[in-house]
Amino acid sequence: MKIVFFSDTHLGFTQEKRTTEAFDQCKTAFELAIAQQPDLIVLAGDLVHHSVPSQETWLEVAQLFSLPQKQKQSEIKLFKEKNGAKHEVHFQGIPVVSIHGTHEHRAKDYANVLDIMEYSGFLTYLHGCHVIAEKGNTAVVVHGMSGVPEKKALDVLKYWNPKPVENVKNILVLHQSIKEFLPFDDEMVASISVADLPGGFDLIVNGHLHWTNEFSEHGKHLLLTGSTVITQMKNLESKKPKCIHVLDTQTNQLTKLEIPNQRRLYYEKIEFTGESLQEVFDKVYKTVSDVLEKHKESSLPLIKVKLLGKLAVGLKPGDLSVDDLLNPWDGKAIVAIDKSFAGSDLRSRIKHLAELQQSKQSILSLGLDLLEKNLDKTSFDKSIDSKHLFELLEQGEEEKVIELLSKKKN
Ligand SMILES: [Mn+2]
Repeated sequence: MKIVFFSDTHLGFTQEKRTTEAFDQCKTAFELAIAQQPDLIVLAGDLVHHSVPSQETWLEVAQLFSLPQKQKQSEIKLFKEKNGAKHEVHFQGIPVVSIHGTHEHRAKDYANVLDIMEYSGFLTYLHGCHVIAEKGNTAVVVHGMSGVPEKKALDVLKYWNPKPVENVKNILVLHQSIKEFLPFDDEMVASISVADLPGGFDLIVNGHLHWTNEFSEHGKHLLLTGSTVITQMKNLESKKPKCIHVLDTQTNQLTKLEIPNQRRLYYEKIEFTGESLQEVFDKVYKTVSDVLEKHKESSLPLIKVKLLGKLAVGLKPGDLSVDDLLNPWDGKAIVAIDKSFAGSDLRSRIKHLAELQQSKQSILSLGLDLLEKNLDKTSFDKSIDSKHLFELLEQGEEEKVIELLSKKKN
């Protein structure tokens, strides 16, 4: 059986002039996947960027997920098994199986993107359950745990406790941070390490982390699918091209295929030791010029410039105009400046603001974090579903909030 994996297509993600990039990259990924004539396509979450997508994003979803449906009918039979109940999945063309990611995660009373996509026939949705793909006398079981908040991830995984099915190939699909794969200075948190991952699976596929990687340790074979589009501009994303992965379950051969014509990311760090504003401007200008010099592809490069160290005495990072640094590159490159100067009390606030700007998702999770911190200080403590409460507040359902809180109080 041939199975294609990719993830984190982030449909609906835009940044300045990059308005169609998520769609284009996802389309290319699907075309590349389809060209392999796979029996099954497995996605590891974050299909969309916003948990409640716009109509325009829904149109993109429909356009892209109808592509595998238009292909020659896959010869597999597909069964979904959840809570002991098993039913055959009817699909058109090449079936798609997916978990939800961080970006589709919603409180349990709310419909998420994957619920809708499953009912629309675009995919089979896994969360704490598995599908069985049968072809002739072989079978592959794909077990999936959708993305859950990191601090609960290990508990949820242990509670679900997936067990490989005997005498067939078993694949486990997750969407979490994994300690060993995080760079030491990364602000992302993780509660799961490789040792915590259950044994006995032929392959463990993980989305969420946007750079691709593959490794084997303690008899566990791990694949990080990586994203199909650059959203976070992390250093590792500049080193690892965006890919899809093809597994031949007969030979266990895993092949990486680069998505053609992808946008290049360059990640540059500049260390300062007390420079003036003009000197900072000149150094950034030279750095970006040098990158443009070596950039040969036709699409505009993404250049992230991280400014470290310290400015001249008396200068604050706020005195440095990001607009002045970016203006020369309009139409030549998409430049992002990260001011990470040390020794300034502004540092954390600027970093904070930059993160806030990055996405609506970050603001939502920040809000949720604040709410959880405040709840911790009250007598409600853990008895309240904070995500549910947050979604009610977000939608202005004050009556329901009061109802929920007074119910818990009694
Ligand atoms: Mn993602």
